[in-house]
Amino acid sequence: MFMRIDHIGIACHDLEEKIALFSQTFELTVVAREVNEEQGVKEAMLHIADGEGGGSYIQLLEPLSQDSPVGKFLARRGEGVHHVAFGVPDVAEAIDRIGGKGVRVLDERPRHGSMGSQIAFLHPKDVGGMLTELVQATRP
Ligand code: CMX
Ligand code: CO
Repeated sequence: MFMRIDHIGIACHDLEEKIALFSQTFELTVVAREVNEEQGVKEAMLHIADGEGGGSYIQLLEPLSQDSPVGKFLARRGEGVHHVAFGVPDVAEAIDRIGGKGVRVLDERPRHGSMGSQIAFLHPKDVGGMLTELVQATRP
């Protein structure tokens, strides 16, 4: 079902500061910047490598408000790894298969993610404490 790790999502207070840190430390390039109102984030994708069905990235996330998922996470736990995202060939199919095993799927239908992708989240409490995102990258 999983083709690659699509991205690691990192929650931060100051997006520009963390873009500078990650791009300089790891010599990575920012390939996309977006505001995703539905997810409540301002974000940047830093490219690592290309893999099966899409690339792999670090996703830096600054919350748009304190009551958004990332805003709440920062208040509770501080900056750090927020979620892990796996590349899947078909996110709707992955939701059905994983949901059928009793894992809570937070998005009944795929939502809009970074760079035109289709995404869905799984509840961290049902996946060993890891907030999990499924990503179907856009076809070129
Ligand atoms: N990783 C691991 N555990 C997490 C977590 C995370 N990122 N966020 C919350 N939790 C834990 C909490 O610590 C809490 O555990 P305890 O009860 O043991 O303390 C439990 O989950 C429930 O937390 P909560 O505060 O009641 O729930 P929230 O209102 O914070 O919602 C969640 C949690 C996962 C349902 C919500 O953050 C969500 O729907 N996330 C999906 C969307 C999202 O994260 N969007 C931003 C990224 C967008 C992108 O990647 O493009
Ligand atoms: Co993500």
